[in-house]
Amino acid sequence: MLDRSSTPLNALLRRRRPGHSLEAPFYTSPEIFAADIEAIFERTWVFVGVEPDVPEPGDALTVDIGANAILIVRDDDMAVRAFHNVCRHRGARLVHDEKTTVGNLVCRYHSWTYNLDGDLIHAEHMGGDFDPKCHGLKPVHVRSLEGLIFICLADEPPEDFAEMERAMAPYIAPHHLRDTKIAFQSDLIEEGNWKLVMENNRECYHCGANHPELTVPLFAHGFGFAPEELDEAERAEADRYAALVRSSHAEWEAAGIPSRMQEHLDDRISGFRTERLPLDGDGESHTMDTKAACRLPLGPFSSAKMGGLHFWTQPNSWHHFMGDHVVTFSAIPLSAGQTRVRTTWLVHKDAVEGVDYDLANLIEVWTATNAQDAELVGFCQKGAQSRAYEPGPYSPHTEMLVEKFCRWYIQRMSEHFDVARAAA
Ligand code: 3BY
Ligand code: FES
Ligand code: FE
Repeated sequence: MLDRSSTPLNALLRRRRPGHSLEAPFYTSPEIFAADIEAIFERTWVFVGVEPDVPEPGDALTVDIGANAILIVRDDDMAVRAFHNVCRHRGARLVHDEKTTVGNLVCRYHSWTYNLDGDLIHAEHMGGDFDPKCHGLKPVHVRSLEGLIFICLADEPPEDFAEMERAMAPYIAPHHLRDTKIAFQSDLIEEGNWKLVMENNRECYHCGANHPELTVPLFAHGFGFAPEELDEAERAEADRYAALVRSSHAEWEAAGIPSRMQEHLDDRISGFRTERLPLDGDGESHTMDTKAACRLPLGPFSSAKMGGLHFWTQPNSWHHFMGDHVVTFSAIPLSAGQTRVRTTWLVHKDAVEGVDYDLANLIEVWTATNAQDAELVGFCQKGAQSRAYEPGPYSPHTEMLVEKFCRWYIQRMSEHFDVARAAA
C-alpha cells in the first residue's frame, strides 16, 4: 500500500496541472488504483444498476467494487435493499451469480440462511447462547433515483446526494423508468483505467472522427467548438442548433418536461450534469434513422420528439433518456488498466421484441459507439505506459467537462488523504 505520509500520491495530487490530463501513474499504478477505490468508490455514491435489473421480489444483482462484494435484492415489500455479499458465519461469498432469483439467501458453506431483509433466520448447531439477531447481513446504503440504483459504501454517505435527487427526479420521472424492462444489457471490459473511460465520456471532441453512428442522431456542434475556427456555413449551423435548443427547451418546459442544463460536476461530492438536447434529423431517438426504436412511448408525451436527456454522475455513470427508450452506462473499475462498462437498454415493460421494437435497431448506435470508445480508451492506456507520455492540454472549448471530472477527482483524493493524514 502507498505510504501516505511522504507519498508520491500526495506529490502528484499537489502538482496536478489544471487544464491537462493526469500524470501517468494515475492511470497505471496499482497503488493509486487502490487509493481510488478507497477515496472514491468506497466514499461516494456509485451507480450500479436499474430497478428493472431486479423487477420481482427475490431478484438479486451482485456487483464487486474493489474488494467489496455487494448484493442488491428486491424484498417481499418491493423495496430495493443492498447488503455486503458476505456471510456472517465465516465470511464466505453468499451469492455467486451476477443475477439470480432467490427465496431466501442460503450460504453454500454451512447453510446459514438469511431472509430478503438480511435477517439470519437459520443457522444449525450454533448452541443456545448464539444470537442470530447479531448476525444479520451488513447493510449497504442504497438509493433509487427514479429507478436508477446508487449504493454508497461509506459509513456516512455524502449528504448532497439528496440535492441531486431533488434536482434530477423531475427530469427523469417523465420517462417512467420503473415501468420499463431491460431489452438488452452488454458488458464491455475496456483495457483502460476507469478515469480514462470517464474522461472519454465527458467530451465529444472525438465524436466527429470516431462515431459515425452516434453523430447521426447527435448534432456535431452540440458539444462545443471554438467560434473563431468556424467558417460561415458552420457558424450558421451552430446558430441554427443554438436556436433549436432554446425553442425546444421552451416548448418542453412549458409542457412540464424539465430540460434546462444543470451542472454541478465539480462543486459537489455527488456531482452531476443534465440537459435535454434536441436530436438531429427527425429527432426522436438514438437510432440510425433517428426515429423511435420502440413503438410504445415511455410516458404520455405529446410528441415523439423528446430529444435526449443526458444525465452524468461522478464518479461512474452516464445515461440517455429518450421518448421511447433509455440507455444507462456504469463504469466499474476492475484494476488500474481495466474497467467494466455495462450498458443497459430499457423499453416500456409491455413492449414485445419483434413486434414493438427491433432489437438490432434499438442497440445499433450505442453498440457501435461503445466499441469505438473502448478502442480509444485502450489507445490512451497504452500511451500512458510509454515514457513519452506527459499530460497534454484539454481544449477550453470542448473538454471543459473532462477538466471538471479531473478537478472533482483530485479534490476528492486530496481531501480524503489529507484528512487521513491529519487524523493519524
Ligand atoms: O454519452 C455521452 O453523454 C457523451 C456525449 C456524447 C459522447 N459521449 C459518449
Ligand atoms: Fe456461510 Fe459458514 S461461511 S454458512
Ligand atoms: Fe465516444
